[in-house]
Amino acid sequence: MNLESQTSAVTCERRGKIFLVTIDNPPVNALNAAVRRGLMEAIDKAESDDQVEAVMLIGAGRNFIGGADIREFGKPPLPPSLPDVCNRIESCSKPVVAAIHGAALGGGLEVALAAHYRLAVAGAKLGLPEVELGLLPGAGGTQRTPRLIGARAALDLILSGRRVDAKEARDLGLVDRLGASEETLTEGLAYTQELLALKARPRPTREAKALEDTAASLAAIEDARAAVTRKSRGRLSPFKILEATQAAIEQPFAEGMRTERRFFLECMDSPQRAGLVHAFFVEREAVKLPETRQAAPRRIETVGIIGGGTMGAGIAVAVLDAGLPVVMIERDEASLSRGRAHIENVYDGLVARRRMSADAKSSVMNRWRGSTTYESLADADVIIEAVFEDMAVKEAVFAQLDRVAKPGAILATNTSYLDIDAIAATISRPQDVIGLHFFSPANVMKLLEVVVPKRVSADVIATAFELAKKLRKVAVRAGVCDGFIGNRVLAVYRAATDHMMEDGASPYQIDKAVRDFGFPMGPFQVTDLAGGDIGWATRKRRAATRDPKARYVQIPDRLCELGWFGQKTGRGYYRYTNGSRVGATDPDVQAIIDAERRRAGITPRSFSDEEIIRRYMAAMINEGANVVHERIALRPLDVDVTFLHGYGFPRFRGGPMKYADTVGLASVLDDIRQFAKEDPQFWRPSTLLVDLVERGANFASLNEGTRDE
Ligand code: 3H9
Repeated sequence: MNLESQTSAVTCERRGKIFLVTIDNPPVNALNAAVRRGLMEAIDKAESDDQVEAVMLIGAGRNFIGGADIREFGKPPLPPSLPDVCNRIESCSKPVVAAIHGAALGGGLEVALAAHYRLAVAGAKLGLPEVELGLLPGAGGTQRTPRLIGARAALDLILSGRRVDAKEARDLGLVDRLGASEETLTEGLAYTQELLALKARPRPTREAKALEDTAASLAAIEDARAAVTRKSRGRLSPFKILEATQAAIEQPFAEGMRTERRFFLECMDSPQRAGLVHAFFVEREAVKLPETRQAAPRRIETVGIIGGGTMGAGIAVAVLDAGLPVVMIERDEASLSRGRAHIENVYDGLVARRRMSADAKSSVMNRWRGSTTYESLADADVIIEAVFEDMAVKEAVFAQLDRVAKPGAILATNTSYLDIDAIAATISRPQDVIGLHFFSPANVMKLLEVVVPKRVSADVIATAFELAKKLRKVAVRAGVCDGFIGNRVLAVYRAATDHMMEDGASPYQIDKAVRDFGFPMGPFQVTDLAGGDIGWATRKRRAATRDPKARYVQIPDRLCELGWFGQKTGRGYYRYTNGSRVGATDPDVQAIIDAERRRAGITPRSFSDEEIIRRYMAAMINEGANVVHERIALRPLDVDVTFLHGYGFPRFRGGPMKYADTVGLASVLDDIRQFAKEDPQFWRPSTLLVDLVERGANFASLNEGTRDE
C-alpha cells in the first residue's frame, strides 16, 4: 500500500511490515531542510503505524546520501537539525535498517550510524570527509563512530576523510552485512525481513561498547594528536576532531553530543571552512563553460603523443592510467626507447613499492605503442605534442600533423608560453588546435590548463575537458598569453619575491613565511626543486624585450652562472649534501646577495613575515585580477582553481582570489598603492581591482553561478 509522502524529498511506502523510507533529493540526496523534516516525519509515522514492524532507509538514484547540504552552510540554520534527526532515528522503537549504495558520506553516514542495522552493497563508498571542508562530523559522527568501531579506526576515518568500500566497512564494523548483489532494495528488504524473523530489537549505536578500554582509546588519541601536530599545523578542524573524539571516551553520550556541536559550530564559523567549501564548489564550477554547455565532446579512443622526454612520458603515463592506448612518436629508435624507459620507470617504482603488480604493469604497457613515423598517428583522436619549446620546432610538428592526422582529430600543444594562435594559423585546420598545458610531473600534478586559441571550435574545448576528466585532472580554461593563467601570475609574484630578497629579506625567511602561510614549499625551495636553469633560460629569452625601466634583480643569474641550479646540482639557494633533498641554508648565497645589494646600491632593511605575505599575496592577487580583466581567465574562480592545483596554494584559504575577498579588496588595494610609492612601475593597481573596490564589490560577485557567502 502507498502512503501519502511527506515531502517529495522523502517518500514513504509500506511493504508488508516494513516501512520503506526513500530519500530522493537529486543530485546526491543531500540532507537539506526538506529531507531532514521528511526523515523526522517518516520515523513518527512508522512508529505510530501498528502494521509497521521495521523501518528501512534507502537513497534514490546513485547514492544513499552525499552528506549535509553544503549549500546551506553559512546561512541561518533551519530546523530540524541533523543531530536531532539522527537522535530521532536512533530512538525509534522499531528496528531501523539503512540499506546503502553509492555515497554514504558525512551526514549521510551519520544517518546510517543512527540506524540500528546497516547493509551495504558493492560500489558503496562510506566516509566522514567533513575534515576536507574544514569541519568535523557534526551529527554524532565523532560520538557514534568510535563507540561502534573503536577510537583508533574512527580517528583514522575522520582525520583522513577517506572513503571505504563496502567490504572494508564490514571489516571495520561500520556495516553489519554485505549485499549479495547490487540490488539495494531487494537486498535491504531481505535483510530487514531476516531481522524481523529473528525478532531483532532496536540496537542504538550510542550503546555500542568499542570504547570500553579507556586506556587504549586515550592512547589512540595521543598517537593521532602527534600525527596531526606534524601534518596539520595551522588547521582548526583536525584538532577539534581530536577533542570531540576524546569527549566520546570521557563523557556520557548526551554530553559528548553537546561538545561535538560546540566544536562543529566553531569550525563552521571559521574562514578555513569558508575557504575549503569555496574550493569544493569552484572545482565543480570551473568545468561549466559556455563551450562545454553548448557542444558535445568528440570521441576519444586513442591518444598520440609526440616526444618521449619528461613531459611526454608523464602525459603518456596519465593517459595510460586512464585506460586509453597511447601511440608515442620520437625522432629515432634510441629516443623512442628512452621515452619508453621513462614510462616504465614510473611503473617500476610502483611495482617496487608494491602499489602495482608486475602483471598489471605489463598489461598497461601493452597499450603503449612507439613509432618513429608520423603516419602511425593516422588513427589518433587526440594528438598532444610535447617537443622542445621553440616555435620553429612546434610549427614543423604541426605541419606533419596537418598532413597525417585524420579529419576531426584534435591537435594539442603542451607549450607553456608560446602563442598558440600563431601555431594554429600555420595549418589548414586551426579549428582543431588547442593548448593542453600539463604541469610536471604530468602523471602526478592535478592541474591541466586548457588553453583556448581564437579559432578553436567549441566541441574541441568540450573534448579537452572530457579528456581531463578521463585523466582525473582538474581542468581550467585559459586564454592565450605568455604564461597563460598560472605562469603569468607566478612571474609577477616571483618578481616581488626577488625584490624582497634584494631589499633585505633572506630567501630562507621568505620561504618560511610562505610555508607558515600554508604553502607546502617556499618559492626558493620550488626554484631549487624545478631547477634554476629553467627560469634562467626564460629570463634570457625575455632579455631583449624586457622594459629597461623595470626593476631586475640579478641574484638568480649570479647563482646560475656558478652552475647552482638547485637540487640536481647539489647547490642552489640551499645546499644539498649527499643527495639530500632537504636543503641547508648557505652562507655563500647570503654573501652573493650582500654583494648584489651593494652593487645595486641598496641598504638592506628588515621585513616582518606579515609584510612578506602582504607583498607576496598583493602581487599574486593584482596579476590575478589582470588575468580576469583581460579574460585570460573567464572568472576569478579559474584563477583560484589554477593555484589550488598547480601551485600548492593552501586549500583552506580557497585560492588567491577567495583570500583577497576574505581580507577585503580595499585593503589589498591600499597595500598595492602603498608599495607603489617605492616602485610605481611594478606596483600598478589592476583596473579590475580598482573598479571592484569603487563599487564595493568582490571577486565572488564575478563568479557567476558559484555559491559564495
Ligand atoms: C556534512 O555532512 C556535515 C555533517 O557531518 C554535520 C551536519 C550537522 N551538498 O561531485 P559531483 C553537488 S558535510 C550540496 O560532481 P559525483 C555538487 O556541487 C558534507 N551539494 O558528483 C554538484 O552540483 P552541480 C560531507 C552537493 O557523482 C552535484 O552535487 N559530504 C553535495 O562525482 C554533483 O556532485 C561531503 O563532503 C552536498 N553534500 O560525486 C561529500 N555533494 O552539479 C561531498 C555534492 O551543481 N560530495 N553536491 O555542480 C562528494 O564527495 C561527491 O559530490 C559525491 C558525488 C561522491 C557525493
